[in-house]
Amino acid sequence: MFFRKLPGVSASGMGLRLSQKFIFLLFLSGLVTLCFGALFFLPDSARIKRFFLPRAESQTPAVEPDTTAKQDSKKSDKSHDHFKEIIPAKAVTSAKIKAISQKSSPTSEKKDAEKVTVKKQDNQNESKRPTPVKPRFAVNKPVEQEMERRTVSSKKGKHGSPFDYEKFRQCLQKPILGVENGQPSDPQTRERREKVKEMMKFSWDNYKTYAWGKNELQPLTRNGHVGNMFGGLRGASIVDSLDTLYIMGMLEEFEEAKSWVEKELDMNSNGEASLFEVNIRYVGGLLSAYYLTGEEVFKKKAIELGEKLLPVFNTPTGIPRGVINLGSGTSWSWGWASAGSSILAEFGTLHLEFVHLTEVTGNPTYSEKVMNIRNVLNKIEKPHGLYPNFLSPVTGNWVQHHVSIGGLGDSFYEYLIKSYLMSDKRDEQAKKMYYDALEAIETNLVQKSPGGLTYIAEWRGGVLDHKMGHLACFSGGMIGIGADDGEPEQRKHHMDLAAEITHTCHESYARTATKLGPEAFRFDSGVEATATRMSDRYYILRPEVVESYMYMWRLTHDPKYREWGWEAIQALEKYCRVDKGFTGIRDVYTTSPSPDNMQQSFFLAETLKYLYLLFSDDDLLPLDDWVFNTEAHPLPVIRTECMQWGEAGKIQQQQ
Ligand code: DMJ
Repeated sequence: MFFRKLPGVSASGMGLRLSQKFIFLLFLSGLVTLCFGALFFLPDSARIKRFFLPRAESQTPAVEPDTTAKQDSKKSDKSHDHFKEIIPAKAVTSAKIKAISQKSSPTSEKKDAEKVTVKKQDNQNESKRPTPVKPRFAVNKPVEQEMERRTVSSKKGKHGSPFDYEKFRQCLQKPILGVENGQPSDPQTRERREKVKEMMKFSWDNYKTYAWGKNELQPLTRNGHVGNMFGGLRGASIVDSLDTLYIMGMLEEFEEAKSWVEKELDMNSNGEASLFEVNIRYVGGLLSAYYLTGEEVFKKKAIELGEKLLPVFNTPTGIPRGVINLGSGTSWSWGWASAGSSILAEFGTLHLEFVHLTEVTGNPTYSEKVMNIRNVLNKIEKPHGLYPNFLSPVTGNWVQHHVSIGGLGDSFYEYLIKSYLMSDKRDEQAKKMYYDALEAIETNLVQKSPGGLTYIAEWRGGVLDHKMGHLACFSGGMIGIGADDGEPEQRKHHMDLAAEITHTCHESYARTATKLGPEAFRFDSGVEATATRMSDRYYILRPEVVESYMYMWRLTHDPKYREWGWEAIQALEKYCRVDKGFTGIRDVYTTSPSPDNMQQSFFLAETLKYLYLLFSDDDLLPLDDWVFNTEAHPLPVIRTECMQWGEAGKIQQQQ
């Protein structure tokens, strides 16, 4: 039919001239090529496609066990600089990135959005994506199967998000929950672990009954507490508990928590929040729940909150102030902080979460903000190599010379070494700053008491204050996890220091009547590891001491750390457990302490999680894959081959 329409050409083609035959053949071959090409645009499910084409390579490979994964990954090429490497960006329109940034903050954020260098969406990007990495583990136990089922069913982005959760999971070296959910084979350890789980259930059930949706449970008055730390955000205990419930296999409770986050966690609050607390508990808690489960709702909420926090960086130096109004984005310094200064442990404890916000959004702004903080701190002159606790966000100068590895300083140091570990050991700037700081701390602050206890004193303009806070007791674990990557000849020394500090912190517990440690203990006036002031004698369910036990157990497998953890559990049961939950106590030096009526959310997020991990096998949340934020929320190591965006890698470090 078609041929008849061509003038001078018969239907059979028998009477065609040579040139006409050539044109005809050319046309025919063009048509065949077109038809074949069209096959590629058919969906994968189309039968005709499967008939003509082999299976697509991007399909998920079968799950298979690989016990050599750890060694293999260690051999991977680390010679290239993480921070200069360019990873192909996943397809996204720059307009979308702009929209995210513009919505989140005033003028300067718009400028940031314009700086975004994410490549335009095109087919080339597809072909440049790194080849999918095979999953390196098998999942074969009932609880894990159930968790895995939930995870897999929700891992495709429901909100059109570009983050490839499946790819992320395939890049983990080990199963998240171990082969048997970290269940120890030794009956006594298993029993102790069960005890911790029971404590979690008890805390959770009472929170649910008496304080659901509030921030904390007040177990004596049997009601909830909201307070003003989170700027009107609610449910701090719920968000802080998500990952603990998940790793303990408390799936029903986890579902309740998830459904509350989905339906009730309202980010449209207009109150004044602590940037630090909102970041470590809410952003950290939500991100961690997302990475563990793949449930999109957690990522969505984390991003929503992350956007609300962005205006806080609009200061002359980019160093944020401590308080932010979550509605207006206005921020200011704490009234008690000298001369409008910002606090080292607050602005220095954003890095892990903000790098992950970039990872899940593809928006480099988050990483840029925290890299800027890092660069400011790297450049500034430091007295004796030490970092004072107060810095002006306007001038970028130190405001006074108080140095502490406890409150006001603590998690800044923690985030340096953890940034290095979370970057798959590529963040050289963080590494250098951490080991330099540790050296300065050792030279200027580390002391040995007459009784042989090692402690880290505080420093006030060159004068030592022989006091160590409970908060500073996290440093045993921190120095322990950093020991492997310092100078090889320092390794043993760092492990010894970590063990000595953990021992001192244990002594601060052992020397009390309750066997729980005080808020601060001193090494003067004839005492050692003991509180001398009434105002330092309280214990508010803090985690730092058991946190160090957990790390030191994983690093050494010395049974004393489990014994010390068990002592703490017994003391918690005896002095902090009341009818309707757990409470802090006002004086650890008396056997009849009065309760403070507060079940802190970090008790569920940290204290109970670290204790549970202490009595679990090391393969539950393996440290090769996970780094805990300062609220004990696990965030994954970002491996170059698995980076979704590589945006963090494009940010220049100023040495
Ligand atoms: C937690 O919120 C975090 O561990 C933070 O780093 C310090 N304070 C509490 C627990 O003591």
